[in-house]
Amino acid sequence: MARALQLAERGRWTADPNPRVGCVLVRDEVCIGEAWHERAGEPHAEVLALRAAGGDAAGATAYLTLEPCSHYGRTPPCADALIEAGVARVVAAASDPNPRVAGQGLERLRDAGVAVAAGLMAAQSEALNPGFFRRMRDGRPYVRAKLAASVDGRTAMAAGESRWITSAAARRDVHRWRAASSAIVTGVDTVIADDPALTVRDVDGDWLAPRRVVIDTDLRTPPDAGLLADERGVVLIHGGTMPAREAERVHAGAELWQVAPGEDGHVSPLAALDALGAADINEVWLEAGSRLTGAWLQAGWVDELIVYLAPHLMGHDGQPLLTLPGLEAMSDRIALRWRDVRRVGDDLRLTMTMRDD
Ligand code: AOF
Ligand code: ZN
Repeated sequence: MARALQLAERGRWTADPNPRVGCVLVRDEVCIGEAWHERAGEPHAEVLALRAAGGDAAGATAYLTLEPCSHYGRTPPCADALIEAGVARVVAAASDPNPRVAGQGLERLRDAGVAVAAGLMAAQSEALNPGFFRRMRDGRPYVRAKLAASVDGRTAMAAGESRWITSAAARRDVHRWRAASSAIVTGVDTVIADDPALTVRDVDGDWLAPRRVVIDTDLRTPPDAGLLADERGVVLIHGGTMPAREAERVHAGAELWQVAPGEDGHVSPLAALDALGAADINEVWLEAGSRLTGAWLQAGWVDELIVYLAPHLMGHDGQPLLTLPGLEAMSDRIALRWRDVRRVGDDLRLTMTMRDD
């Protein structure tokens, strides 16, 4: 199963919106075929592994990082393919949270007389697919928020100058995260201040371009913003304050998604994430300013926080890492859990998840 997980990992950049899945076929303690799911629309890991085994898998054991599918999606059911090939035993890590599968893949195998075991290294399989599992269960994506600051927690000088706080190596690392994400999300204030491209640059190999998304309640994205000008497409999630005809004229070329504004008049993280989930977005890379990121964090919609810290001191006039309302009691603190700490070039990268215990 560890090998199957390694194979699944190879789909990190291309499997979206499908899960990253690996399959190893073993007979008489020898691997007779192995594969991973590379791209939605193309065959699943099981079918490719069966092909690698030359179609002959009679009596074999299949190690799968995800329960085999039982439905006709873009491809026919893998459970049937395993049965037809004569696989004797299936060991699956996680069960497929897709409601169209949800246990039926394993059930179909059992009904056909295949021995089935489930749960081996399930946590690892799920950790490889946080967005897919989240979207299938809750209809919303998994959110990573990225911040970069000096070691005294400043993200820009008082006058706004912020290029560049972190090293080229850290910025390259960010582009790898972008490439592995389904969507890059920012706020309209960042678009106005920085005119960002929100593209992936200098990442080798195959990856799928993430959707570019701006949270823009009142459609303030400037008509001459770079995001609107190029052909890569951009989604503006707005609250419907601008008449539709005018919005389409001003923001020609953008996809306009209207959602109901929250109580404070802004597009709420919940509404934005529901809309993104409905568009099959698994993993969101939130790369926004201190206010939007702070609001999403405080409302509990950030799953993972990634902070790059540069070895500089920028002074107390600099802009803060996050804009969070002053918290009054220790019990109001937003509790985080360290997940990873490493050095990237000249900077530190700190990875945290929210603590809900
Ligand atoms: C598997 N093996 O390697 C993967 C599975 O549209 P389709 O046909 O590609 O089906 C997509 C669904 O299949 C996806 O939502 C998930 O439930 C399952 N993914 N299943 O047996 C695989 N990638
Ligand atoms: Zn399948």
